[in-house]
Amino acid sequence: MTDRRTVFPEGFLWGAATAAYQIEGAADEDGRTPSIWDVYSRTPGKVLDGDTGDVATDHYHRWPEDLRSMADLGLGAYRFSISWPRVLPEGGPGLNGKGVDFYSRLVDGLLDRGIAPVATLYHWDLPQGLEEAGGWPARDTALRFADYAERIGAVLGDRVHTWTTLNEPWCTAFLGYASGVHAPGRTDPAASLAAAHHLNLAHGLATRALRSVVSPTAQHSITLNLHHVRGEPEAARKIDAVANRIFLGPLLDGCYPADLLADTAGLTDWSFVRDGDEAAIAATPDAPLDVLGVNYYSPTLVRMWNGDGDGSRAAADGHRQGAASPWPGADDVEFVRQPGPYTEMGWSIDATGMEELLLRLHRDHPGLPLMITENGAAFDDRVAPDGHVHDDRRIAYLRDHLAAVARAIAAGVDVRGYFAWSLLDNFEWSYGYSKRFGIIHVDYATQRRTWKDSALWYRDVISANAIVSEV
Ligand code: PNW
Repeated sequence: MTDRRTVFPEGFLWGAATAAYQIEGAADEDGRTPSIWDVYSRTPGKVLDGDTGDVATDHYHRWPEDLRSMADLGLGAYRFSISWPRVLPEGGPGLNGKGVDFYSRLVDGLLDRGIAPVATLYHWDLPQGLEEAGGWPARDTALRFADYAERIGAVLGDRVHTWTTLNEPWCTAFLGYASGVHAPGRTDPAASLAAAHHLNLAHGLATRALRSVVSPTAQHSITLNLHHVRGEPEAARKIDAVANRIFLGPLLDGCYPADLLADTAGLTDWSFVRDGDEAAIAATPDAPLDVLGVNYYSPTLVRMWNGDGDGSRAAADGHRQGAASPWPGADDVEFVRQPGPYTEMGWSIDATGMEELLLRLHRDHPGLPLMITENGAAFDDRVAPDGHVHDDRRIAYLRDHLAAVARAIAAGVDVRGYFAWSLLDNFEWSYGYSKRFGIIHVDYATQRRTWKDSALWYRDVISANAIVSEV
C-alpha cells in the first residue's frame, strides 16, 4: 500500500476556531454584563429547548485544559473571540481588569505554546445597552465599536498575531435584524440594511483605530460568510448582491454595488450612508486588508420564484421554517433544496462550492490573501462504548474541503490558512446544544472533553502538513 499526499505550502496556518458566547459560560462573572445573546437566549421560545450560554462549555474556567488540547493537536493558530461586555461592561469606568486578564492569560498561554492568537472583536455579543440605544441600525454603535477596538488593542496589541474586526456581518445584520432568528430578534428589513452599513463602517473605523495602537506587524482582517451562489443568473445576482457584494463592494471596490441599491430601493433610500463613509470603510494602501477571512459550510442554489416550487421562498436552506426573510430586496428569489448528503444542520455537503468560491475571489480581487476562518460540520456524535467518538462523516467532510483548498492553491489562489469549526462542541446559537460541530466532544452534564476521531485525524494532517490517503 502506498500513500498519496496532498501537501500544503510551507507556513500554512493550521487552526481551530471558537467564539466567546458559544464556549465561555461565566455569563455573570467577574463584572461581565449582558449581551444581546444573554437577553435573547433567556427569552422563552427563541432558542431550541430554552438553552442559553450561561455555562456553555465552561471554557472561562477550563481554558487551561482546552489550551493543552490545542497544543496536543499541534495547532499553529487559534481563532477565538473577545466578549465586548466582558471587557467593557455596561456602566463601568472603562476596561474591566478581570475580563481583560482572562484574554491576556489565554494569549500568553497560546504564545508560550507557539500558537498564533487570531482574535475576533465581534462574534455577535453586542452589549445589551447598545442594542437598547438602537443597536447596529444606529450609527453610534459603529463609533462605539471603534472605541472598544482601540481600548482592547492597546492592551493586547503587542501579542495578537491577527485582528479580525467582525465575524459574519451578514448574520448580524440579516439574521439579527431581518429574519430575527438571531439576537436581537428584530424583523425590520430597512433596519437590517442600515445595520449592514454600520457594520461596514464599524470595520473601517475599528481597523484604523487598531492600527494606531497595535504592533505594526499584526495582520488585519474581517471574516465574511460568503455565499457561493448557483442557479438562475438573475436570482443568483440578487443573492450575491445582498449576501456578498454588500460587504465586498465598500471594502474592496470603495462603493456599494449599484444593483444592490436598485434591488432594495423600495425598502430604503440608503441615506444612512453619509459622505465619506465609503472611504472610511475601504481598504487602502495605508490600511490594507491583510487577509480576508472566509467562512464556508455549504453552497446556495436559487431560482426566481414561480409560485409553485418545493423550495422555500426567500428563506435559505436550514433556516427556521416560517421565519421572516433574511434577504431584503430579494423576495422574488426561491431557495432550492440541494442534493444530499446533508449535515445535521440540513446543509448540503459539497466541497466544490468552496473551491469555486476561492477561485471567484481570486479572479475578482487578485492578490488578496485569503484564509478559511471556519469550515466544519454538525453530526449526531456520541461517545461509543469503547470511549471514542467515531465521527467518520466529519473526517470525510474535512478531508474533502481541505482537498478543495489544496486545488484552489494549486490554481494560484493565495490561501494562507484553515481553521476547523469548531475546537469544541458548543452553543450553536438558536439551535442551542443540539448541534455538535466540535472536533472535541463535550458532555454537557460533566463538561468532560473527549477527542473525536476527527481530532486525531486533524492532528495527523497538521503534523504532516498534508492530507495523506492510502491508495
Ligand atoms: C457561523 N446561516 O454561523 C458562525 O460564525 C459560528 O458561530 C457558527 O457556530 C457556525 O457558523 C455554524 O453555524 C452561521 O444561517 C450561522 O446561513 C448561520 C448561518 C451561517 C453561519
